[in-house]
Amino acid sequence: MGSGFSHGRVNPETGLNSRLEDFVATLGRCIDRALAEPVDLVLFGGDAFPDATPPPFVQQAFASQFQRLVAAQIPAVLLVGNHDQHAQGQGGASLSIYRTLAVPGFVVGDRLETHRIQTQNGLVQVITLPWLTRSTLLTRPDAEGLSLSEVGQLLIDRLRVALEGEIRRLDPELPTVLLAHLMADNARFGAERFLAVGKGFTVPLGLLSRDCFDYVALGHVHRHQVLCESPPIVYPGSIERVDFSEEKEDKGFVLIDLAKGQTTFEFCPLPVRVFRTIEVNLSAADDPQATLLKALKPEAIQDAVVRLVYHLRSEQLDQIDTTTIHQALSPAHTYTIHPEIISQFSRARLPELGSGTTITPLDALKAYLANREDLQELEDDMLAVAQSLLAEEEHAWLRSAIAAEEEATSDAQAEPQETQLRLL
Ligand SMILES: [Mn+2]
Repeated sequence: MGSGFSHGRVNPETGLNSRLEDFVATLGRCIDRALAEPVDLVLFGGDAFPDATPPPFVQQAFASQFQRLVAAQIPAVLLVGNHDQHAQGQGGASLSIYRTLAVPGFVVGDRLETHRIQTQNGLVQVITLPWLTRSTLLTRPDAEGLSLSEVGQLLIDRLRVALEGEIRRLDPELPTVLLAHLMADNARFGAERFLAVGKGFTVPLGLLSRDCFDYVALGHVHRHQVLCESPPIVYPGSIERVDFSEEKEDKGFVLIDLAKGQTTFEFCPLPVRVFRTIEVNLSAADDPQATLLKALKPEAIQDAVVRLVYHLRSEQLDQIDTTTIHQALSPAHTYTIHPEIISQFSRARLPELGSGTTITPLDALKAYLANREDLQELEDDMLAVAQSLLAEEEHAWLRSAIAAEEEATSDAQAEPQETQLRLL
């Protein structure tokens, strides 16, 4: 909540960005369903806001929906995601205010911990596993001299031990949920891949698919997906589209019927705002203006967030009347227009690079080299150098990230002293 404002417009009646209003309305639909059932418990998988310091009107919009659960005496677990965390010390997450205010029935998951929660239909155990950074589990000396993959392995080992500690303390008679904000190793994802690079680590599914869990509720990845059927390991995905990378994803929430060893669940789609990319190649068109207008079908545009991309030759530019294009796009909720000039000298994009976002830099280089016969002799050398550059870069990043996080922590501790000095 509070992201994607560039795809909205200011509602003159409320002064609020229309995308915030969309998100509030959609969250409201989730809460409506929770109240209508009524459910026994609400699980929120993290990343409430884009950062740990959302503006008050955004916090208020979020709180006003969750407050309806408090009024209905439905307990809720709010897990802390990477976007909710504050760099400075513990407890500063944007969601921690609910614990500080002791909101009845609300649990904030900002550490690995087991919560025993009383619901209308009995007790349930929820293990909260918030987003973990490397410095949560490792100190700088721990990581010294280790390769990136060794550090990754060490992190996973430490997480496994910590999780095992929680599992041993579980009551085997009670239904149990693991609520975790993480990147699972077999998840399909879009934009999160880039958000996550270097900032955390990937968790093997084997760590989560344990018999003691009756349901594993995951946050972080915006695309809904079921990673495992037994036990169910599920990303419900985000409830709204944050950007165009989520244009084709269904959005919704998951309704769970939790029972010891026989949990069922159902994805419930939400009617969220349509994002639509309209891409037209006009380079061969006799009348590019008419061809472009024909592509702008009113029923596809109405109330949608539209991105119009058209390709044309430079000599066709003055055949396009932009005023008419703006008029044709006016039924859209918002729109952007991206004319792209086709150069007759440009090479076609390699098909193996695709339009997806999941290719690694190394695979991209391989595909490029495979299409450049003139570089064949250099191929092995180039790949070797690229590999070592990439490894070095990640290693340097890790060192500086751990140093920066340690510095941030020590800064926070040093602050009172500095204030005193200034007072003196
Ligand atoms: Mn996240």
